[in-house]
Amino acid sequence: MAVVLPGDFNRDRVVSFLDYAPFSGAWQTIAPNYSLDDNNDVDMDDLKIFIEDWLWEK
Ligand SMILES: [Ca+2]
Ligand SMILES: [Ca+2]
Repeated sequence: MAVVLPGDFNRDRVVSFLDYAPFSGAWQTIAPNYSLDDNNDVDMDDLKIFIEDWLWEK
């Protein structure tokens, strides 16, 4: 079963600093690729979702 982690931007199946780097680069901008709550901006709401999956492997 393929499980896609919302915060796993580079698709290596773990949410780590490799994913945080581009995420933080998009911080407080309009970046649909990094908005995890589907409202296109990157802010605290998205960070919360990101942290939930931090270092969680599937
Ligand atoms: Ca990753
Ligand atoms: Ca958002």
